[in-house]
Amino acid sequence: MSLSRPLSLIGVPTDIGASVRGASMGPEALRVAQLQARLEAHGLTVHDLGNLPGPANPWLPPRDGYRHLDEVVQWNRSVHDAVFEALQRGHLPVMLGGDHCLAIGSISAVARHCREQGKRLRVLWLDAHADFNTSAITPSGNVHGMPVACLCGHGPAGLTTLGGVVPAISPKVVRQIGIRSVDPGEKRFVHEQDLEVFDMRYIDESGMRHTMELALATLDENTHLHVSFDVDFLDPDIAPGVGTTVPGGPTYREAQLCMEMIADTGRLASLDVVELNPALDLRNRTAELAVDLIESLFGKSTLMRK
Ligand SMILES: [Mn+2]
Repeated sequence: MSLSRPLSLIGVPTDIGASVRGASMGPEALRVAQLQARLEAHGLTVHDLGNLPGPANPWLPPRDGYRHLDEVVQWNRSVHDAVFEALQRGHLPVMLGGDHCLAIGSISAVARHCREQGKRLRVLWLDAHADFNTSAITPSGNVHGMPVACLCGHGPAGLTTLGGVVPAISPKVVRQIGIRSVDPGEKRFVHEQDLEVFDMRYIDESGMRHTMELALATLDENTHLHVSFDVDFLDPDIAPGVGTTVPGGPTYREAQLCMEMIADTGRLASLDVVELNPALDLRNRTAELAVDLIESLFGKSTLMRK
């Protein structure tokens, strides 16, 4: 597979929506693990746009069901604008988080781009968590547990209106993969909104291949495929460097197959890489694993396939 579109790496160094500090160092850890050079070695053109600026993390308790809402909105506005600009230039934005609340900004921009270009959107949400909380049902107020709900129109106006249209996306465009930790109120809301979730039990019973065949079904040449890759999707045995580990995630081989099958579609058009937490990592091995998997997402093949 060859990809002609240049990649734009957009670093977003904040842990503003997270439950523990440290994801703010994620972009730098991915750079130390040579993300740009490794992708360029596969013939890709990669521009590192550096890091976006934004407010510090005041580390305060929640107010009205949200922690740091003003700062979360500011960061997401910047992410929206940077991702939208990259898409308008014909680039493939790779948002390097940062915690997962930043996907509100990036996917709002992707959805806006798709509306303006008449493209269909499919969002693959690779994560241990459904991230479908609202201020009414969240146990913590951490906004990194709310991005999918906000994108579907359930959240504060500052976050739901970023891309100009509410809701930014329909739950129908989302496929969640790897889910294994959902809060009780969140679970009810996921069912109510009919979110399509391939949880770990589904992957255990049906296998990653069948799961991905379903998640990638009905893509056509007019589909913009966005992947939101939360590093806690991976089993913590291989990926300890995240803030919210949940046992029982995909193995190395399952994760590779997932990425390779996405690459095979040739439709990947934007990417988030989030929740990498170097403060909790061991000698940067989770960042190196993430880079390895991102290479596969962009077409590195482990097999001698043509
Ligand atoms: Mn997440």
